[in-house]
Amino acid sequence: MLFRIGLLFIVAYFSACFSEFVDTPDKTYFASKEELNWTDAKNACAESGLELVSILNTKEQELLETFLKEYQLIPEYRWNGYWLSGIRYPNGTFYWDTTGTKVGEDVNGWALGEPNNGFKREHCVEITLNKGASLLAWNDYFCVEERRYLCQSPRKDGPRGQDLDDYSYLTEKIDLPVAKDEYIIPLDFVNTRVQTPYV
Ligand SMILES: *[C@@H]1O[C@H](CO)[C@@H](O)[C@H](O)[C@H]1NC(C)=O
Ligand SMILES: *[C@@H]1O[C@H](CO)[C@@H](O)[C@H](O)[C@H]1NC(C)=O
Ligand SMILES: [Ca+2]
Repeated sequence: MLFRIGLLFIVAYFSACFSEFVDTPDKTYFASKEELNWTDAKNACAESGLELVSILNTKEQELLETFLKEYQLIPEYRWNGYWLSGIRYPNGTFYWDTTGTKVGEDVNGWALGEPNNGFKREHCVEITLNKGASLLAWNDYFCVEERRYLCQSPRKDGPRGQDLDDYSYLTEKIDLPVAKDEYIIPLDFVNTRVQTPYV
C-alpha cells in the first residue's frame, strides 16, 4: 500500500513537472519552462487542453509580443526561441497546425531571410529574435530541436486545424518544389512593425 502511494506520488510529481508553464495571470497564452521538440510540444499543449500558438493577424502578433514582454519572456538571444504551431507541409507551404490556415497570409512575421529551410530540414516555426535586431520574428527551424513552446487557449470560433495522419516527415529533408523567389521576405515588414525595440 505504501509502495503504491509512493508510486502515485512519483507519477503525479512527474506529470506536474512535464506540464509546467511559467506562472502568469494571463489565461490566453502560456509559455513553457521545459524544452521539447515540436511534436512533443504540440502534445504537451494538448494534454493541458491547450494548443500551440498560431498568429493569424497583426493583432495576435502584437498580443503575443505584449505577453512575452510583460512577463519578461523575450528570448535572450537568437537561438533561444519558442515553438509556434506553424509547420511546413510536404509540398513546401507553411500552415498553422492549430487553425489549418496558411502562415503569413494576413501578417508576415518572418525574420529577415527566413524561412530558409536550412539543410532542407527546417520545417517548424519558432518565434525568436530577428537577425541582428531586438524585434521578435518567425524562423523555420529543425523540428527535432528542443525548444520552449507557447500554447494558447483554443479559440471559441474561427478556423480549426485538423491533425495530420503522420507528422514523422517533419524530421526529413524536403526539397522545395517552388521557386526560391517566393521565399524572399518583403523588407517593409522588417522596417515597419513594432516601433519600440524591447529593452
Ligand atoms: C499544400 O498542401 C495542402 C494540404 O494538402 C494543400 O491544401 C495546399 O493547396 C498545397 N499547396 C500547394 C501550393 O500545393
Ligand atoms: C520528438 O521526440 C519524440 C520522443 O520523445 C519522438 O517520438 C518524435 O518523433 C520527435 N519528434 C520530432 C519532430 O523530432
Ligand atoms: Ca531558418
